Amino acid sequence: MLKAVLKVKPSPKEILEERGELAVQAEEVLRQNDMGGWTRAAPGLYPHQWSWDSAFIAIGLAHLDVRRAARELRTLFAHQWRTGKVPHIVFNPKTPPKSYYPGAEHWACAAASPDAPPAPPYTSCLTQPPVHAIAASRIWEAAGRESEEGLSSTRDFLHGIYPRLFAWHRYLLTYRDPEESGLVTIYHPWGSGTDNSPRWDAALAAVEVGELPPYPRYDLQHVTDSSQRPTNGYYDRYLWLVKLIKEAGCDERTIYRSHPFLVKDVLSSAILVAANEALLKIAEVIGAPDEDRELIAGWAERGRRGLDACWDADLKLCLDYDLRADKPLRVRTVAGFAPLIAGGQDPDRVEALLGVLDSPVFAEHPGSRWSLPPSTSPEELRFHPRSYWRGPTWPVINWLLWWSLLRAGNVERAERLRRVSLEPLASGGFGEYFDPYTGEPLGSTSQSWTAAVALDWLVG
Ligand code: 9WN
Repeated sequence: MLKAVLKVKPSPKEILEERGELAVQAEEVLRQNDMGGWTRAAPGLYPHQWSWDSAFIAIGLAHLDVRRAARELRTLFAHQWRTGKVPHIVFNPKTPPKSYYPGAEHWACAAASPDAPPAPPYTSCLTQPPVHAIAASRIWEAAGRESEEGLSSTRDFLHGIYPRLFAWHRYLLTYRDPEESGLVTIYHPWGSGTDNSPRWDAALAAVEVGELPPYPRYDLQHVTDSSQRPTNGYYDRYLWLVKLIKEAGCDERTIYRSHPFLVKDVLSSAILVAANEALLKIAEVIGAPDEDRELIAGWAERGRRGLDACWDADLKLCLDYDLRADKPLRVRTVAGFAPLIAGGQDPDRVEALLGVLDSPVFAEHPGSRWSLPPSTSPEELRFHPRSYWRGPTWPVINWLLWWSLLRAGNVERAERLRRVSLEPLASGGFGEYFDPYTGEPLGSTSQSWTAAVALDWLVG
């Protein structure tokens, strides 16, 4: 089939040369997107600092310069809210007008909430998955391969960032989990990082959208065809939810009472479990008090129990939960592999998950160019191979799965995933996402986090 035709084996020398070249190109993308103390997510489409992008970027930067990697996270956390929230976007005040919508003026969080940073650079009011403690611990690991000086500056960094990471996780486990379920509640699909995934379709369909003023779609200028981005119908809903969040003064309790979109997100929750494990390691390095460590270990345990409750034994995947409709959101997407990402699962659960991952439902779909998981299973009616989170394969998600397999001790499967994950990048560059059938790079070009995970795969 197509796969066999495309798989002409390069020689070991060719592979080495190609890898070296790819690593140089990845470094170049990160250099071009470097804005000083932070990195824009992409040159055109995303000219600001995004929360989970920065965490992945720091993982890549750690191989180039541990101090710069640490600075990426420090800059982001300088904009943490009083509640501990790490905002999903920190807006660059120097970006030309008409670059990204909705921007800082539209969000106007500082005016809406006393908890927001009061001065520019302003932020959005949402969050994204908490990859940051994982990134901080990867920086520490990279520093271990460095000089004594690099190690000691990274130890200082960990001392500084630890209380901020702790406050961030505590925010997610309190404000975003008043039920103490161990699962993170999101108020907006943007909060999941997987914006137009069919994960959210049923919950969004129940949102009644009122009058909205006309708004621009600057994002469409940066893609080769509009099918790669969410439709106007989705954008109406996104902007309507933003309006409601602002009207609630970005106040979590008010949002919890009145907001029409309230969902337990299993991917964010699983990342939080893994991030709590990483935070425990950091706590050890800096000698944090025992009470902290007990609390963090308890958070990780609670998260695992929460994910357990979302397990669907028929689909053999984890499902998000719609708090408003009081029911699971039954769609097969990569988020379903959440227990693998959380780690610490019993072998039967891991085997069941790998069975689904390595089946035609995901990575072994007969039409796929590579054995990589599409963001949504091609067997879902709402699958679309070119549309953002509705089908394309995303390098950062593949990184999360690869890293999870390594942690689970499945080195051979992890290595296979690492090698295949590099193929779309070697053939199509540092695209944001890739058509699983044709391998075409889609969305933004020169996407920072794609370059960062490539560096980690190649150099790490
Ligand atoms: C909205 C920056 C971000 C990623 C998200 C991805 C996309 C933004 C958008 O780009 O979201 O936050 O405008 O589409 O979905 O995961 O962090 O790369």
